[in-house]
Amino acid sequence: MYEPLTEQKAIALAVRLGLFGEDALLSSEEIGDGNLNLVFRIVNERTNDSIIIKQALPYAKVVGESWPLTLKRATIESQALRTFASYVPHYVPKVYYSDETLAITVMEDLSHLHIARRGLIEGKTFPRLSEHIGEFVAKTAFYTSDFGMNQQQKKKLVQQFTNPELCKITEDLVFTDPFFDHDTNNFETELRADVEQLWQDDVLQRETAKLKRLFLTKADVLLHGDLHTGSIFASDEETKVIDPEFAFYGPIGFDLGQFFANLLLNALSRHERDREPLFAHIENTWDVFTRTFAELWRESNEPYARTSGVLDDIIGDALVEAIGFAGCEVIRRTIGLAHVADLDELPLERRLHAKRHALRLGRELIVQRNKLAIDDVKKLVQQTVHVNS
Ligand code: SR1
Ligand code: MG
Repeated sequence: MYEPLTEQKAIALAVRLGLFGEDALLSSEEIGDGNLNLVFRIVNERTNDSIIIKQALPYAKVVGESWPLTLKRATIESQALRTFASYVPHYVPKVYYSDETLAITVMEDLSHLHIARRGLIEGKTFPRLSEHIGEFVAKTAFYTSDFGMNQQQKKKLVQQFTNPELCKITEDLVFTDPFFDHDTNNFETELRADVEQLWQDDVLQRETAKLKRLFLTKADVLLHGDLHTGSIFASDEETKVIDPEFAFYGPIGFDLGQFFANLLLNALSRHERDREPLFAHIENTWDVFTRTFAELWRESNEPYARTSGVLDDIIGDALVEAIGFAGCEVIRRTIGLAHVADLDELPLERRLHAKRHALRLGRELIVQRNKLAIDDVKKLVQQTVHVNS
């Protein structure tokens, strides 16, 4: 029987699973600060050994019990972590145990690292973040694609990772609601004129519809599905990707786009002189992604992998997608449901300035995505500082 854990019940579960020695003195704390789940940190006070027990709630915590949500996402998450671990074990937490009925995943405690979003807000730069995320995305994308795995086996994985309820959240919150006057939207009253302009922008809506269609239909690779900076633990040396409950087979550029968008939102929260590390991360992620993917391409058994230009086409599509998806995510984190602390923690005047900038930037990323190189993203940030520029 499913029941939400309490701190005491989380300890009882850890004992029952025998994850600590018999003389362990266990403490438990609920530390979840995300939108959807309970997260318990269990520590053996005698040795300082620790684990994380993550449990899905049957509703979206960010909204409340009025928004029911499938518990199956816990199974998707543990299966995605295990699948990613088979390609990039150094970039994901170890999974010790999972239980479909209780909707729990028991995993490695990464508390020695920082949530990348919080670290970036505090001015940390995480020098290896882009190298690691570029490699993470390239390897998980290649090895789960029709170019890197048996194509019949891939079809089974597409079925296994069919994740309709969580995808619907993204379809609504990222690709639809922010572009219409929808009651999930949430923005400062001072932004109303800017937002209404967006809702009347036919060019923007037509391009966003194309991106939404890609998200709905293009089963390229197994995606993390929610690769924002709150889904990444980091230090100067290490990077770990967590929380793949939104995992599904989707367009190759989606995870990159989410990551780029959240780096851009952090850049917009900073003074202009402090933005360079974020732009460098975006360009380096792309560079590492393309180089790693191209190296792996030589392993492909797909006959067309040897055809001139096919790899270039895939990489080219990935960039156009990533830039467009980044634009959608920038807009939704600004005026939709589930904002980012990078912008929301700014004092009002700076916040309004940054959010207006984000709306202009998001629009241009979407509308101009077909003609931008990766280093144009930084230029676009500069060009959209002021209205009519
Ligand atoms: C109702 S869930 C809101 C958001 O939180 C997750 O992290 C996803 O980004 C989702 O869109
Ligand atoms: Mg999450």
